[in-house]
Amino acid sequence: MRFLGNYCPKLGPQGSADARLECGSWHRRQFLQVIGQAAALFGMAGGLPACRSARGQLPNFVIIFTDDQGYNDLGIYGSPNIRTPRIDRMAAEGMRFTDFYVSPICSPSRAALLTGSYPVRVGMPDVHLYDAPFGLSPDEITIADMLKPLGYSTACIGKWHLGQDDKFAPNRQGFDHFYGIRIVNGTQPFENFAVPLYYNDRKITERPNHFRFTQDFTREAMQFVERSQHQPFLLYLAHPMPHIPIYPGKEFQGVSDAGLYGDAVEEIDWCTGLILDHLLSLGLDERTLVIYTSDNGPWLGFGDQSGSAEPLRGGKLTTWEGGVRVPCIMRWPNNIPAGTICSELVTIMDIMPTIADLSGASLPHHGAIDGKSLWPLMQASAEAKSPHEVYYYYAGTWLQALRAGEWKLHLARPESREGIYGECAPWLAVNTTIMEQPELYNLHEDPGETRNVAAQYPDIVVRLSALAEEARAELGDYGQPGRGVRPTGSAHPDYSVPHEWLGSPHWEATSSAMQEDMRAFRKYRFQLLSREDTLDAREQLEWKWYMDHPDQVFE
Ligand SMILES: [Ca+2]
Repeated sequence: MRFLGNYCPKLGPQGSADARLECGSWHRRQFLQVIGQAAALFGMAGGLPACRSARGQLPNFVIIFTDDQGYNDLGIYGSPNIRTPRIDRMAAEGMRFTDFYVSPICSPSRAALLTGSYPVRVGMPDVHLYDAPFGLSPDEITIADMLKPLGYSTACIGKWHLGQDDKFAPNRQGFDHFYGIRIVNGTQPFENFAVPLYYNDRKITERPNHFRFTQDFTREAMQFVERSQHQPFLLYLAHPMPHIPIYPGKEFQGVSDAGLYGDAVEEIDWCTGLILDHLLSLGLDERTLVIYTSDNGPWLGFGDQSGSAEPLRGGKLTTWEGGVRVPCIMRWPNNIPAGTICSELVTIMDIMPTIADLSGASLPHHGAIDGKSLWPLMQASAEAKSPHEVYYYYAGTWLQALRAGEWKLHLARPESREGIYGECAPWLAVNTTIMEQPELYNLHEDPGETRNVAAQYPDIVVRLSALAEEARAELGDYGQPGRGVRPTGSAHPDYSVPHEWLGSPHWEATSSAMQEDMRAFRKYRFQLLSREDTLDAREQLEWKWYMDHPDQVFE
């Protein structure tokens, strides 16, 4: 079902003019997008280009993306000790999703959001570890790439985490503007504060003040909205918080009953309110779809720096529901009915097709994507159902589970597959629950995955197992590339990234031939840096660390 109420079947003049103005600087794939859009305009391909309102204005899109925020870490989702009045109000004025799925770790969820695909399909199934020599391929079409031909102004603010090299930077993935960090806000070999902060491609400081992140990124986001108010815009605000190490702003330190983690979430809540108020004050409220969600479940085991996925089982790094089911709220006054709840199975991959549906943009033509438009569900129609017959839970390249309707099947993960546990990414090896036999759960009756009912429903186990084979063929499984998988972006001009590296980048545990390749990558990186006395402070730290750890290539 497609909503046509306020749509007009042609692009606004501003969008066309901007596309022409910028065409000279685009590279090939963007040019192809324009051609695709033109084809759509003349009814040759794609859906109806859509613009909102009688004035022919395209909708704006704001995506607020938090890091490691759990299913139960908002008041509206049941948190007993984190106060989030502004986000709760956002839900009361819009729609709350109860079964919204992401990946169990950071980078893959970001890839899925921006490309509308399973992360393994676009070569980004695993987390982008510090200094990993790969990123989201610049050949992939992101939401920002997709919207540019329509004249959208696009910004990525906050945490990128899809490749730290220049060739993978947000400005090369369709974003006009970037202010933020390219890597994770900690857990690399250096001090937590040594995370370079960029303004577009310019590194503006080696050691940003992490306590300022949430409010600074919010301020930048508001300024972007103000600058862009006279044209359609996409704002992707990816907060680095509440990922550890957690640094709430000084105004929020100690305010929450849920410790540091709660402080960080309450600060994000306040900042989300600022953005919503800003949209209202600029008259953009009814022209802007705002989406709030998180990239994965809570990272458990860090005391007052951990959130909660109650009543779901497990947390980040696992394919239990707590790792991959997160809060998601969408608000768009007069378009999404207020105070509604959607309990259909939906995913982060669906955001890109939804935005395409609402803007009239052409989805990428270069390969399959997996997401589906959620617009029918967003209208709260009783007939609208999940667009997914089945959803696959990947951890890295490893297909661990699948869900169809109310049934979730965990595939067998026997201890005898020792080779896998020895070679896969450390986070995956440590956090994967061993299962000698498949386990079946009914998520409607047992959302906490406490009662394995595989023995009672063998026919369902057989049916879902057959669906798993379809995913293995198309998307692959551990050590087994699927036919529909596209290449990872490589930092090296001459080396591609072998599929075996993905989901298993435990670099030192791989074959000698692969180690040779990795040495080539490493050598290349330091050829770029060339001389120690030309390195800046961070690069000197990096250089010294590598010299002190000759056996560690990338970790
Ligand atoms: Ca995360």
